[in-house]
Amino acid sequence: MSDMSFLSWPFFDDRHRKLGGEVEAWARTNLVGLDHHDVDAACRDLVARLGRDGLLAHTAPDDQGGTIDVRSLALIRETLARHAGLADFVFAMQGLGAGPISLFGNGEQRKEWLPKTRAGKAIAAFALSEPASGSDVANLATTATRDGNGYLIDGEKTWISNGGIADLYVVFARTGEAPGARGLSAFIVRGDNPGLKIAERIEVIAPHPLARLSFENCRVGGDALIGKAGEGFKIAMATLDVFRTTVGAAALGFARRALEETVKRAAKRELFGAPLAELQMVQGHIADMALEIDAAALLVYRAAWTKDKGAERVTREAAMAKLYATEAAQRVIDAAVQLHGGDGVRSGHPVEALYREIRALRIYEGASDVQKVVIARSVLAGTRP
Ligand code: COS
Repeated sequence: MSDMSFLSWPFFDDRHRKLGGEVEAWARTNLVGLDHHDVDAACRDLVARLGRDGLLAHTAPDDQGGTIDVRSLALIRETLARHAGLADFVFAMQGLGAGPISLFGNGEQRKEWLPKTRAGKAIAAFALSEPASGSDVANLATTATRDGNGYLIDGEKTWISNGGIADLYVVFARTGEAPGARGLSAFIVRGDNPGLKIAERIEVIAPHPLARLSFENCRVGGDALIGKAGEGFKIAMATLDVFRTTVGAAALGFARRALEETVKRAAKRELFGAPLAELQMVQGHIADMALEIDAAALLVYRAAWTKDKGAERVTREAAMAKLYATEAAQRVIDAAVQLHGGDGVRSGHPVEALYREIRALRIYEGASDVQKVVIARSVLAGTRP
């Protein structure tokens, strides 16, 4: 059983403590022996179950309004990630994919999509990255040109999670109100739009649905526009501000699992006539792992709490949480692999799976290098004339 004492920290309310216990119980019943053989089918099944049992209700406010509670999202991601990376992926993508609609959609858009994404009856995707612009969002090349009452979208998106199985894609495209960041807009594109093609399915080291998409004369109505034309960059960034903190939370879940597995092994496995746990070299690793986990948890829940308490921007807090928690989890998991010896790299062992799962988190939703730029800019902003 993982150490849940952090739930008594002042960042949380009683409803979070209750939620933490409920999600743990759900994961223990639902995430044992997941079949990853057909990853699309596994994801569809997980979306349906997470929706049926009310967990996806946390990924978006209901269509009547309300806000997303980032601490709840973070707690759920942390717990799911500790049990099964694919369940965390499914949960996270429902939130990020529907995020621009939850945060900026109008009444009609919210009414049409959020009840379905919350119930697990529609799968959502966030289509921002392109072959030539992943980190440099302001430079994206996909266009949306006015056509009567609607728009025609043309271009390519890549590294799109849920690509191939999503019912709805939020697509960012250049509408040209101004150069750069001020000339982008966000659109809702249905998965069955004939102008949208799955150009390639992409295989990665921790398998999940991922694709390159192509848009050719992809027609959407004027009602597909989220917010106002020209607001796409800010919509993307503000959505990422909410969800980057939760990437840190998922990393935290992976790191906690790595420590749990290591502690179990250190107590059981004998070396030089005593359990591993009695070797000071091993104790040094375990101390470093525990320290990095607590430091990451403090940054993740600080960012989530700050947003929930009404801060207008949490760009810096979210960047710090994502950067530190993902980098620390990589170090923690690497140490876990080392302390497991050959078992650490044996296919199917929990720490081997964690080693594959963690790597992408340092890249997606803003690579570690981008988070450093974001943090440094916010620190330097106060020093500029
Ligand atoms: N929330 C609201 N507004 C924001 C914002 C945020 N988090 N970040 C920037 N903005 C606003 C700025 O205030 C600025 O507004 P004004 O033009 O009114 O002054 C505008 O957006 C442009 O901002 P900026 O000049 O910082 O844009 P840059 O092109 O320099 O941004 C980075 C650079 C690297 C920070 C940005 O492109 C980024 O975060 N890239 C990573 C994207 C990513 O996560 N990709 C992965 C895809 S999703 S898996």
